[in-house]
Amino acid sequence: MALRPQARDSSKYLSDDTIVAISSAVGGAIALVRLSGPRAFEILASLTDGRRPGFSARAEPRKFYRARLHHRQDLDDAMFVRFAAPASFTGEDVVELYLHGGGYVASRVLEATIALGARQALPGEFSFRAVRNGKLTLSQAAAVADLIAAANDNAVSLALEKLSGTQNRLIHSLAQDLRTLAALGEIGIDFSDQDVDEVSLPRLKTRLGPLTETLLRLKNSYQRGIRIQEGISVAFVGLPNAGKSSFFNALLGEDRSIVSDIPGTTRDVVHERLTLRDGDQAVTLRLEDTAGLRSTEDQIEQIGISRSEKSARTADLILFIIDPGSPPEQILTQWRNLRCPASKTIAVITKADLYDGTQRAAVRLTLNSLQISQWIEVSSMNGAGIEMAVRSIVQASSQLTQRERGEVLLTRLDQLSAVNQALEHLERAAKAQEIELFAADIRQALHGLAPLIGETPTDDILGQIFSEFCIGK
Ligand SMILES: Nc1nc2c(ncn2[C@@H]2O[C@H](COP(=O)(O)OP(=O)(O)OP(=O)(O)O)[C@@H](O)[C@H]2O)c(=O)[nH]1
Ligand SMILES: [Mg+2]
Repeated sequence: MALRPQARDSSKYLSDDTIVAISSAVGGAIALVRLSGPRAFEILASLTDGRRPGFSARAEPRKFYRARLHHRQDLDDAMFVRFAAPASFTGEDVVELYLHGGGYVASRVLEATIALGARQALPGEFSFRAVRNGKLTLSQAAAVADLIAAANDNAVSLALEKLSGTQNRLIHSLAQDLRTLAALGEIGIDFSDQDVDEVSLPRLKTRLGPLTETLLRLKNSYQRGIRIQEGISVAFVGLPNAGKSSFFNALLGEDRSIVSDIPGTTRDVVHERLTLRDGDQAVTLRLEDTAGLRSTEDQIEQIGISRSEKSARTADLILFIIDPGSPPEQILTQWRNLRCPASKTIAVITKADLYDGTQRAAVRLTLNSLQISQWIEVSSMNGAGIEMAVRSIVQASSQLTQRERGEVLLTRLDQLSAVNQALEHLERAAKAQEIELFAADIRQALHGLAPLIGETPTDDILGQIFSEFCIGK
């Protein structure tokens, strides 16, 4: 029997068990164990009360108390906070135990809570419960995940805005407008034999414009959202031996990609994530070092080269790496084969330590004919120009992630497909010849938008979102 990957069973999230997890990162000074559910206080009492019956129950919610934790043996001298339902993150009774750091103590306490009736939480299960109990909307929960994964200030502010509900307000007003339009459509159907202009098909169609515009803006925001959240993709391309891998390593500050004087050393795309800073600007990049471009009979190298071409085509930013000693006609040919816009390209003239001014000036002439206007000179060998290169890359990348304050950006594929579905139905509504069809399309647009509105999240979407969380959130 073939083995199939196990689908996440969303029904597991639907229990009323008391859940527990170590919610802090490994290795910190303090470890946090968090419990949520109907038996949380009872488990706390078993751990803390010992010879002082009722001690933890008398503890005021949201205040720190010190207690010796005991279960069969002493576990820790710790602090705890109680949160009584519904005034907690999950909306249930919650207990947080702040332990002396070190994974050992935390896992002993975790084991004790499990022995006392709690269950190890699934990834994201605390947030799931917050959503289920109306403490967080689905998109706010997704924002919590984004916040945890954020690697630069822009990503943090985007996640915080989602958490604060700016995005929800826009989506809800969009949904409200669609509902109104659907309702007007229904009225239009009832009055279709009475010629009421207010709810005639042409009048209703005039309301589609602004809705379509908002949806299109959301659709177009996805690419920038992904760039901010996941990072800007940057492809390192050029002839073999140009110094791509050396420059890649120089930016990373480590020997990640293999460097050698044999042309064709890099065979496959090498991926690495990096956050670069220039002053108070920071950008997260997804770097791709690629195989050198040339015509070759070697089949494996050919596969590598077509991956380089794909990487260049899909990249947000191309670093075209040039060794001033390479024949200009080869540089020209390979660049033209790539068929990539010069506007998203920075030329990186490498090996500045090897070549004199005349040779480097000759390369700039070549660049002119390629219409690449941005270039930098570096030596990966002695580090000259690397700082300048960082600055240029940060600047070019910042332009790709600009957003207005409060502007809502989509950052999830399920959000994008919801918007696309809604748009499709609105386009059909705009072409509808009969008011019945128009009303049906509007209802379908609303239905398509449902995952984004978050009122009726399907199991699929819940599973997808919460499985990306870490355990303990
Ligand atoms: N002097 C000097 N040599 C360099 C510099 N950058 C790279 N090299 C040398 O150039 C050769 C090729 O460097 P790589 O970084 O492997 O070049 P590549 O473009 O990745 O080559 P492929 O993977 O084969 O396409 C190696 O011998 C490097 O040491 C530099 O800035 N100065
Ligand atoms: Mg290489």
